[in-house]
Amino acid sequence: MSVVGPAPGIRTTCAYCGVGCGVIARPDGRGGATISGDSEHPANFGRLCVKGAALGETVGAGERVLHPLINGTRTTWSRALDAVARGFGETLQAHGPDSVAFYLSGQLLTEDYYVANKLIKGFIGSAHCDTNSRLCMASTVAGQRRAFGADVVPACYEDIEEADLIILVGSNAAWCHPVLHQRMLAAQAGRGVRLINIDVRRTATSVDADLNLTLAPGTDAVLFSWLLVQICEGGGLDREYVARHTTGLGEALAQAKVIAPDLAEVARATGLDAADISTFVAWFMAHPRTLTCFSQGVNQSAQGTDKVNAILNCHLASGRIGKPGSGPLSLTGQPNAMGGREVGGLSNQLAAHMGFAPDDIARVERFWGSAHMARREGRKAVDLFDAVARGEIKALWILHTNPAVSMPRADFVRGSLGRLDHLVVSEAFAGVDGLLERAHVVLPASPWGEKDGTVTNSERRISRQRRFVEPQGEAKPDWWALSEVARRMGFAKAFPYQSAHEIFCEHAALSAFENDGSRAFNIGGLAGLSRAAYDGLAPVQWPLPAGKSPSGRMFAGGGFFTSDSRARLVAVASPALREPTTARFPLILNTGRVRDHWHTMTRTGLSARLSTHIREPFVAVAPEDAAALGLDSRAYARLRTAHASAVLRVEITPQQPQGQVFAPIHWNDATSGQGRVSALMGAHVDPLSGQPESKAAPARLEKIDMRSFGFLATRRHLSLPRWLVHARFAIAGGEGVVFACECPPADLYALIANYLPDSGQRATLRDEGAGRYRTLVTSRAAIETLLHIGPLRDDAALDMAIRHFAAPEHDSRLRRALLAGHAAEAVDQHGPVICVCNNVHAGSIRAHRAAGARDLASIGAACKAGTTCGSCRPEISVILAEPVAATIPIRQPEVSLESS
Ligand SMILES: Nc1nc2c(c(=O)[nH]1)N[C@H]1C(S)=C(S)[C@@H](COP(=O)(O)OP(=O)(O)OC[C@H]3O[C@@H](n4cnc5c(=O)[nH]c(N)nc54)[C@H](O)[C@@H]3O)O[C@H]1N2
Ligand SMILES: Nc1nc2c(c(=O)[nH]1)N[C@H]1C(S)=C(S)[C@@H](COP(=O)(O)OP(=O)(O)OC[C@H]3O[C@@H](n4cnc5c(=O)[nH]c(N)nc54)[C@H](O)[C@@H]3O)O[C@H]1N2
Ligand code: SF4
Ligand SMILES: [Mo]
Repeated sequence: MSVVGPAPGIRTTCAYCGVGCGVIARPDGRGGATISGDSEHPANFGRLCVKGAALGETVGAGERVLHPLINGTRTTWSRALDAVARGFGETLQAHGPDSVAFYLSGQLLTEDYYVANKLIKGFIGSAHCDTNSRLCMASTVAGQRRAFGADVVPACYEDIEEADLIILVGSNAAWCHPVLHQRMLAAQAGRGVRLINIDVRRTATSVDADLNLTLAPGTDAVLFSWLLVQICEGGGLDREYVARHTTGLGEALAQAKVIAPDLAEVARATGLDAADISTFVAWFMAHPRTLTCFSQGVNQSAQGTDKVNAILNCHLASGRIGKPGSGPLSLTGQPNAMGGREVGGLSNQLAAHMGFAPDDIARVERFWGSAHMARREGRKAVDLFDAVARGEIKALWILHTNPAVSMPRADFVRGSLGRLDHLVVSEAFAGVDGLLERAHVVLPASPWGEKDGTVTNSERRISRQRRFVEPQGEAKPDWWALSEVARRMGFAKAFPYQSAHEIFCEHAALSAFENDGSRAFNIGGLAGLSRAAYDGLAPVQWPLPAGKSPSGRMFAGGGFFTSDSRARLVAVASPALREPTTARFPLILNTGRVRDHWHTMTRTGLSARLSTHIREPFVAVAPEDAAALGLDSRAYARLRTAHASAVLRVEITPQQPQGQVFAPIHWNDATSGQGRVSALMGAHVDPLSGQPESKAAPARLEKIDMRSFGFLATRRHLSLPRWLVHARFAIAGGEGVVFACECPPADLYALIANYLPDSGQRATLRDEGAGRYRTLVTSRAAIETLLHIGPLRDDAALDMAIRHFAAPEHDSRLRRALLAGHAAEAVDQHGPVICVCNNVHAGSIRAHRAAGARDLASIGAACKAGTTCGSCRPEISVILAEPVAATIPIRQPEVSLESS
């Protein structure tokens, strides 16, 4: 292992996805930092995606939890820690260990995670310690343990450059693992590697795929069962590998034939063209160097574990594993999803990849010197919060995740938190939705940039996250708070930690403790790191037993972690378990991510740059479904499931198959009104992994006739009522809010006007006849707040307001233009780019329509819009069908200036 020498700036690892890119942070001395890619990090070689590149905009920003709170009142750390320890101690005493739980996160650093897990499983004596990884990677963990005997990802990133065929399954890598996706595109451009994309809709990842398979939701196991049959019967079997290193092929194949008896049946079940299925099989057979990358379309499924094993079966049977360019590669979501699995953060794991077998329990107990060891598996996330709701779990500590937003049935989970006698929340940001106000004790956590430790990425590579700015307020690392509570609960001897370094060494030592090679996770080679070596640690892959060099690929020569060292091919169940649609809920709701936001947006929501791509929550609807419901591209709709409803802007897109809708998960009550999408999902879990189905819930859409629309650009944070459909986003110099209402514009104006600042100079424009209301509040020469309300959405006026808002001074011409909402910019820059091929904005199409172009052909002749790829043609048609009032120039405003 090498040690990183002195470098300009501080080397650390990106706070976001499981690609685990290396970044270099250069502190600016004012609490912030500039960020660049680390050209020496083997995950990204200097590249960053837009989220990583914008990290600097979020360091030191945002409203933080700065002090400990007890029942909402500021207190000292010492009182808060006493209260936490007392709460857990008393609950334990009165109701036993089964009444106590922790809920952790794949974004905790390994050191934080290790201490949390040790405290609850080794000393409190409860295994009710689960993590948001249950919602994320649990099916892959279960699938890999079933097949390999251990939770091991066999491939590594270099395989992207070695592969001839890359299959993406249930992964929108172009948006969710962008740097890896760029590596794939480079391999495609450079060496002609073929890309297959398997999803239930078209995404940004579909654009560059050589073959897109848009299958029916949940049917991946049918497709991979068919592939297994073809491998076995079409000459693709690696007989030697199967004979020497696997068992179970007979049963797995027999079951695959039941699920996928013939091509016609596979085509029927998956909804794919038979020819496309045959191409998929032919390409797999032709390319021994096949890499299969999979993510949440596989994991977050009521049949997730079987989907994983259906994929692993094909790689095992064809011997495509652990060799250059070939293997299954699970793309992990969170920056430390893997580290959490390594310390045993899941309730059915113990520590260092050990489970609850008696030998494992005894070994960990010996190593920890445990006072009260948990002896059986604990509750998995959905079950855990059900037990909270029933009052069985009475004391809960939540760290670095927000189950009030991200759990399925989030309304139920949020409500159930109120039943707890003792709720402790460790959180970095104030104002997170639904959590802090329910906590008895809030502990201020140091976020990315303020803390130190390690994370493990998708390819088993451990990298350091390093501190490069001072903590704000009284924020502390999570491991410190956990250790202090452990000491107060009487376990001082086992929790003597003064630094993340000491914890890491103990974790490394446990991985090697009595490990004769039967446990995959062994980083004994790092157990003796000095503080300086830990601080300088260069990214390194596990396994790394003492005295050995790190392993990249695994299992090319077998050596699985089962009793007979052989991998298991698994007979997977027929994938007919999902909650079906009904007459009441005829659509399938799929949920996921957008390119520039991260989960509940507590960090990406702080960046104006990251808020320009997609500003507000939406539901993507197929044109056929939209037509049937009478929805146009300016419509809003209520999206309803059996669990909750949300009101979302409708995005009509041919990328969405008929009968399915897609909505992003990011918005919640802190960033929107009526936009909390994860509350809509049911809690159907995979029977093996306990991972909930987040990709398919029966739903329906109801059109809403919005009569008024508007926006605010403001320097202050204005909290609008939650019933009002709105979304807020960062803009340079302040905050933007868009809203829509079923009431007439006059009523909406009367409501919003109440929220305007009452100081400053106010200019108001009213045009009662046209239903237009604008108010501009200025303070000295700068705009404080700009409000527009009218009968139509006016994105052009909003775009203009955003472009000019941050200016330190606004002269009277610009103020008038902002109030009028037009004329400052050339009209062809108004609105979103509709035709990306020819860079034509909506404003330009409207102008050509006003000048007489009335159909697609004449718009195309006038400005080329819609003439190249054609995918924008539906949007052009919608603009052509807008009510004519939309393009009537606004009359010269009657401006009345009032000061107050
Ligand atoms: N920009 C951004 N990047 C992120 C994150 C983020 O919040 N924002 N979060 C990170 C985290 S924690 C995670 S877990 C990852 C998630 O990364 P991904 O899994 O790539 O992202 P998702 O959008 O959740 O879902 C992926 C795709 O699965 C498809 N899908 C749904 N059902 C099925 C099905 O039955 N079969 C198949 N084959 N596909 C299906 C969806 O249509 C979707 O396009 O992203 C990580 N990266
Ligand atoms: N419907 C639906 N639901 C889903 C998904 C889906 O695709 N569809 N995806 C699921 C998946 S894969 C995931 S990973 C989850 C993600 O869901 P969550 O984990 O709930 O989302 P985050 O926004 O990442 O939450 C992290 C929290 O930690 C806080 N925080 C930041 N830094 C620190 C720190 O250093 N210490 C502490 N203690 N707190 C900190 C943040 O402010 C934030 O409140 O959502 C899951 N839920
Ligand atoms: S790809 Fe992931 S790890 Fe890399 S910069 Fe982007 S968000 Fe960060
Ligand atoms: Mo995730």
